[in-house]
Amino acid sequence: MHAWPASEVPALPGQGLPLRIHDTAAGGTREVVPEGPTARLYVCGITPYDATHLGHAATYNAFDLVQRVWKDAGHDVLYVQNVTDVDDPLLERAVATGEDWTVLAERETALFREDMTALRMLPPAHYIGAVESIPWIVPLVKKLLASGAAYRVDDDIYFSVDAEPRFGEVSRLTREEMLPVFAERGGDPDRPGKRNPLDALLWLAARPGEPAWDTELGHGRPGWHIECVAIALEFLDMSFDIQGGGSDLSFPHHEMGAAHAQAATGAHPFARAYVHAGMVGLDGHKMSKSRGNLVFVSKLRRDGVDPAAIRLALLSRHYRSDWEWDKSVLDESVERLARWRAAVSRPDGPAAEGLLAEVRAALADDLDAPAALAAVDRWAALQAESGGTDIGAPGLVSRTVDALLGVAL
Ligand code: 5CA
Ligand code: ZN
Repeated sequence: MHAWPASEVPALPGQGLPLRIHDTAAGGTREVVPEGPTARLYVCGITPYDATHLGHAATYNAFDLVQRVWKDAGHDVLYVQNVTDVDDPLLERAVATGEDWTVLAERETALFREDMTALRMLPPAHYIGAVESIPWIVPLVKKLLASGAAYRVDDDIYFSVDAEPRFGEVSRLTREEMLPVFAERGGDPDRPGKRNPLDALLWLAARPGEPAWDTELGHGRPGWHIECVAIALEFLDMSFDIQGGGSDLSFPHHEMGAAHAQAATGAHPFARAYVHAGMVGLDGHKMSKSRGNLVFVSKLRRDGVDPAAIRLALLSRHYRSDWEWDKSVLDESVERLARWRAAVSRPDGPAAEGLLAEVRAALADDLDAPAALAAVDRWAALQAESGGTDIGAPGLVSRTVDALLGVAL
């Protein structure tokens, strides 16, 4: 699939700092410095059965910042993202609305691209659908079957979690903690014939009325976790730097993905760090398509909200915290955007090298975007109160905000 157009990242003087970021598998914050010149990032993409809501956008904003920090520190970034364009929720929605599932997936993916473009999110180099990845999934599952790490229940194929001794190291959950989460997030612990209730589907034999592909595994479609493994291995290989997503993906999705990949390749780790963004809620509940309590990026854009203000709203909360969206978050951001734009519209102002250093330090410290915004607020307040004589300072502030925060002033 094609991704979306890249917005320009302005060059900044000097160089950024190495990124420290919270790694779920390490249970703490640590330096994640790419081993070579190229940083490798995999971020789990959308399941395109509805429009992009602010929770999705907040998660993609976090990983956009990761890329901006790495680029500023002198790395190239190889970024891969998937689209889960065949899966249960998508097929269920298509049945419910009487729409062709491919038409639904294409329309919502197109809308996602527009939202990402409007928010100035850097595009992945490889934007890959689950359907496209079937040719890479088949040999992986064959390998797991051959080694005994996978087995059939009727014509479906399951991954045996007991085949991977490191299972549990990503989410750091005990087996007892895993079970209820597994059932809640798409797992089928009670399916008769499974060796372990936590075993996950690698391949589903064709169900009546559902799409299926003829492969060496039989007539069917892939499971969810193996999709991201196949795509990541195809474009990034083992031990890429970061796998990212929302905190709802740490278990089972990222745990299972790591186990599948490590069992299939015999290498470790799948990702060097697993980074998870907090959940954005509305009216006391996590925003989710199934609950329907959604604020869509496209709806805000249609209502005439400046995408830069939406982006500032996402930046105003720390990526790791769970937070509630409400209208005041947006109102504050519209007001902040206006203040910043006024402050950079003059030819001179207070010196800005210190500001650049502060923004760099804030982002390198576990993506502390709220601290970065506070630093720009202070500069804008100084400009409004007393101004300054530094020619070009407002230009440097604009470039800093654009390059490191993705906001064009
Ligand atoms: N296609 C899979 C990943 S392979 C998937 O989880 N799709 S999704 O459309 O449900 O979610 C896309 C991304 O948005 C995931 O990283 C997910 O963790 C994140 N996400 C979903 N809901 C929220 C929310 N309320 N707040 C923050 N992030 C969210
Ligand atoms: Zn994924």
